[in-house]
Amino acid sequence: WKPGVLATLMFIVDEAAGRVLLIRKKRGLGAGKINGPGGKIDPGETSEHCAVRETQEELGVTALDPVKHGELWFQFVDGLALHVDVYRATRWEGEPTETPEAIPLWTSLKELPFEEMWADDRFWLGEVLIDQKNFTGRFLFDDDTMLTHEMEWH
Ligand code: 6U4
Ligand code: NA
Ligand code: NA
Repeated sequence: WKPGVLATLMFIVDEAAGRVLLIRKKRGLGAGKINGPGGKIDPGETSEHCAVRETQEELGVTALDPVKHGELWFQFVDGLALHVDVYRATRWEGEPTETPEAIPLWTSLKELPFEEMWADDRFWLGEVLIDQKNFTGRFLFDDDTMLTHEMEWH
C-alpha cells in the first residue's frame, strides 16, 4: 500500500434536520457518482485545510470545526494509490450552491444513496455520520469494482 495521491472528503451534517450535505460530482475521479465534497491536497497544505477549501470550491460552503473520523487507503489495480482523510462537521457558513464541479444534495441520514456512491462507502459512511465512529479502511479497486475491503474501528 503506497501512499500515492493524498485527498480529503468532507461531510457536513445538519444534526437538527437529520441530513448530510452530499454532492453529485460533475467531473474528475468519480464523475457522476454521489460523494462528499473533497479533492486532492495541494503541496504544503494540511489535510484539514484541503477539506475546507475543496468544500468551498465545490459548494460555496465553509465547514466550521471539522473533526477527522477516518482514513481510507485505496489501491487501484491500474497502479493508482489514493489516501483520503475523512472529516465530519456539524456547523457551517454559506448556502450550498451548484458549481462547475458539483451539484449539492442535502440527503436524509436514513436514506444514504449507497447505490450511487463509491462501493466502499457502505462499509463506513453511516457509522461515521450517525454513530461518530473512527476508522481506517483499506480497499482494492479494479476501476469501479471493489475487490477486497478491510475495516478497523478505533
Ligand atoms: P482536481 O480537478 O484535480 O483538482 P480534485 O477535486 O482535487 O480534482 P478528484 O476529482 O481527483 O480531486 O477527486 C478525489 C476525490 O475522490 C476525493 O475527495 C476522494 C474521492 N474518492 C476517490 N475514490 C473514492 C472512493 N473509492 N470512495 C470514496 N471517495 C473516493 O468515498
Ligand atoms: Na474537488
Ligand atoms: Na483540487
